[in-house]
Amino acid sequence: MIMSKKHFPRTKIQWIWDNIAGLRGVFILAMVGTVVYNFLQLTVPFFSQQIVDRFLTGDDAATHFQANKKEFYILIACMVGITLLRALIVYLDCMAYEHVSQRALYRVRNHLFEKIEHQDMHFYNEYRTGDLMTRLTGDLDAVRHNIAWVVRMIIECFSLFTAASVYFFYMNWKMAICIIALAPVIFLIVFTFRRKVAPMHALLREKHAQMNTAAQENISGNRVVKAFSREDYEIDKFDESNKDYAETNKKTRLVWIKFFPFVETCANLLPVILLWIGGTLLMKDEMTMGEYVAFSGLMWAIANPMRLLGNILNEFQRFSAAADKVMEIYYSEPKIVDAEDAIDHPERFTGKVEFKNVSFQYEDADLPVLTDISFVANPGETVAIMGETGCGKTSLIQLIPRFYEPTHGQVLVDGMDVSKLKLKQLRTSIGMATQDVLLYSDTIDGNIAYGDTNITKENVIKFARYSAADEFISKMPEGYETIVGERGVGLSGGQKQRISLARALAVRPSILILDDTTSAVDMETEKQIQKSLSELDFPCTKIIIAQRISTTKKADRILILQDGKISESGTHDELIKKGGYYAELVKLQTGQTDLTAKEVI
Ligand code: DUT
Ligand code: MG
Repeated sequence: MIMSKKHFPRTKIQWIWDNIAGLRGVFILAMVGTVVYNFLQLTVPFFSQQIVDRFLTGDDAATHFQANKKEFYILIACMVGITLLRALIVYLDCMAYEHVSQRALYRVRNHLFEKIEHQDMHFYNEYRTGDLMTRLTGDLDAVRHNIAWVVRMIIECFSLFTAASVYFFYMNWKMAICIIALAPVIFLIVFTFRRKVAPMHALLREKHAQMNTAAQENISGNRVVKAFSREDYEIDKFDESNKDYAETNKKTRLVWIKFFPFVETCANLLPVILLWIGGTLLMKDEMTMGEYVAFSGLMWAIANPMRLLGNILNEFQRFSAAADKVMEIYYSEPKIVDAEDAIDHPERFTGKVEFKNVSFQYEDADLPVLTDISFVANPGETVAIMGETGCGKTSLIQLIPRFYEPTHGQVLVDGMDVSKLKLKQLRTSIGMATQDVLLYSDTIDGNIAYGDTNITKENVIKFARYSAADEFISKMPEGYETIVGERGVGLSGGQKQRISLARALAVRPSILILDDTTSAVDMETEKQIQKSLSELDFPCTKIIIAQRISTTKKADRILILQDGKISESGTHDELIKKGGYYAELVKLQTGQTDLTAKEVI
């Protein structure tokens, strides 16, 4: 189920916390390290103040220096020692943040992929590949960046600001108040900025996904682009979405640029305040020169967090927009899952398929695709489904492996409602060759063995023979080891169909579903395939969608689908006698007008 962001079971912080399980100690240590590191930064002005006050200013500075040389060098050594310690801490700290964030990234990415893999058809109809890829890459990286950088920066700014403020108050409370008085102004600026920039980041993230989707769909559909010579059009279209993304990116950046002068002015006011108020206090002897140096040396600890705030908030909003997208998938649940009381059926199914008054409608559609479908395919039988394009054949067979659920009625396998069966047990019993053939970037052997990786080489060849594919595979330079491309590039449509048939057979299914699988093979080859299918060495119920009479003629039952209903049902001979759609089809395909003749086709 696709969740709206309001319904996440965990907040973003809790979600990150969940995903750094096992490394929480390291993460907390890293955060403590950041605090310690920043506190140590303040020791430099502290030592400077000591040195200036005790050795470099005052009437007796020279004599004091001569008398306490050792103390002077100890102070210098402390400064150097602490600098080295800071370097070590910051090194370990960055390593720890990186380690934790990379582990979390790895964990979340695997979890997301697992979620996507287990999703049902509704999910795949809803999400576009480019968008999902953006979530798995760019969005996840924004999450990692948040753990590794944003968190560190927030702690750094906060601890620097707090420590410097405390130290300022300890030295001279009047001066401290004058400096800290700017904080509410900064807070107001940043608060307004956040309100303005948050929706920009959400929009920016959308534009990014749109651009990725445009690129991805275009690359995978390159053949169509070439066939219609639409390269220039596509380049212009991509340019549009690229420009759109760049513009939104610029606009988002510009938001901070508009606020930056205010923050910068505040930051630049700090030295002025120091000169003015500090100078006055110095003259009134309410402040020592050493304190003045310490204030001056520490001013950056107040100014830097101010300047960094915009950047941090920008990155945090980027994280927030990305995390919403990632969490949407992270917490999504498929609708089609095993029932709680699912029947355990580890044994082989006999392969009886039954539709009982099944109606079906796609979620986003207005009208049902299938209405009141009832039929039985007994174990070992062959049921053929025919009908005009778009009449619902593919939709019908997709109900058997429970890719979708009927809106009314029941689909039963071996007498059990498919919704009560365990999905894995049901689906591994079904061998399916889909209408759109997709072969993986793998060897032919690997593609055929996809559903049963333990299958022997001999069996791969046997199933390739069943599907009349062995001959052309053997003729290839590397035979079964030939790598076929992302979409089986290098093979003809009919060759791809035959490999896909061999893949479906290789799992020795109880139910074999073929969706227009032999539409692109020649008549002679098809005859061979028909023969092999009737001689399979394992029991199997076959449900075959086809357009050709030659494919369906020998079926035990032929169903004619018209407008989502079964209009005719029977054997070849029965349907010819009936003289309906099927009989017309026979006439059309054979050219015979007199169907009473004994041998048709
Ligand atoms: N349809 C949807 N959503 C989908 C798939 C299909 O609304 O995700 C619609 C399109 C069509 C009807 O359902 O109007 C039936 O489609 P199906 O793919 O089942 O038709 P077919 O009989 O398999 O057609 P073809 O012979 O062209 O494969
Ligand atoms: Mg179809």
